[in-house]
Amino acid sequence: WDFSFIPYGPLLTSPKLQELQELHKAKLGEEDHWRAYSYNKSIRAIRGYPKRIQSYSEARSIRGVMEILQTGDLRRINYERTDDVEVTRLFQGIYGVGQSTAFKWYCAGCRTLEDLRNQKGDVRLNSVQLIGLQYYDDINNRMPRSEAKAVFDLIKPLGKYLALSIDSKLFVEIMGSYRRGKHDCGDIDILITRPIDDDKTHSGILARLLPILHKEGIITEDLAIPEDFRDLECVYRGLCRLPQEGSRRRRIDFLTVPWESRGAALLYYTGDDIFNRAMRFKANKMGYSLNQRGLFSGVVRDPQDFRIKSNEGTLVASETEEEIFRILGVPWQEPHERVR
Ligand code: DCP
Ligand code: MG
Ligand code: MN
Repeated sequence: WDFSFIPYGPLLTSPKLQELQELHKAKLGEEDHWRAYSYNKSIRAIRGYPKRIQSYSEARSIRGVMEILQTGDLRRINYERTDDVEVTRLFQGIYGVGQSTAFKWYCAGCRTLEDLRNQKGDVRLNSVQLIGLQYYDDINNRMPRSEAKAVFDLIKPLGKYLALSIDSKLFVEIMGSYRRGKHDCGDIDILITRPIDDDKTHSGILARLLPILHKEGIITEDLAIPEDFRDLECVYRGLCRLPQEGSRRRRIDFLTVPWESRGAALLYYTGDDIFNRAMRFKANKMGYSLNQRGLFSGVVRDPQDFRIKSNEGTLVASETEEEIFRILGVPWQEPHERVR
């Protein structure tokens, strides 16, 4: 038995496990959803197992693990790439397409992006998916760090300029892989916030900034716009480009957060996602709950479903990253160190 594919504890994800889950979601149709359900449960159990599985008896003690090992699916993942997994993976590269849509299109007879363009099998893409299809290569290509900087250098002064006519206290920072110092970025993540004083806030800032960015040809397509631009916490997703000949479309995200959440938001949006999971795990171990809004104590969770909170808890820290690290007893790590 080879247990080496199983990750160390709950802090890491295993690409193999994810592939296994993908395979089962794809393979098992409606008629066999109970089996799919039990597989998902097993995979969660493995993910939640606190140490590396080393023996047969240890593996057997985790519900459902033996079934996965015995069905040979693990072998299939290691040696064989089946058509449906390949195709659904291709389709999921389209922005706005998840596993179930991808599989639906596969079942409709589509195998290539060209098939989707030709609406083979009468498949219908929504407006976001059409953009995702149109810029498939651009979106799936990471940009050099310098390009993320160039875009941000165009946007930041605009934000500031806009803000200056209101006030000069706007905080505009680039987050995600860029802040971690990576050489290439999958997208550009921009955080905006502002201290609340003089009765002023950053409320509505995106409603003013985005039209300017559209007009300048920097933002080219909207993918997801905030429910209410007046909210202090907003998420915007779109495509952007350097306004010059031959530049590619790039993914861009804007996030606005209330000023008092800026530390927790910085922490969350800097990532990476695996580091975040480790921090949340540490917080949970200590009886706290950590999210992009802050570190909370006394959060009561539904015993049936851990994801559901029956009580929001009390805010413990949220204004600085340092404070959250300190309370969790995690030695300070610079953004570039926060990687798997
Ligand atoms: N994030 C997270 N969990 C997720 C998605 C995101 O914790 N499921 C956090 C951590 C990420 C940050 O949000 O670092 C930004 O998300 P991105 O998807 O933009 O990821 P990165 O910027 O880290 O990488 P990339 O270069 O691929 O954009
Ligand atoms: Mg990013
Ligand atoms: Mn992003």
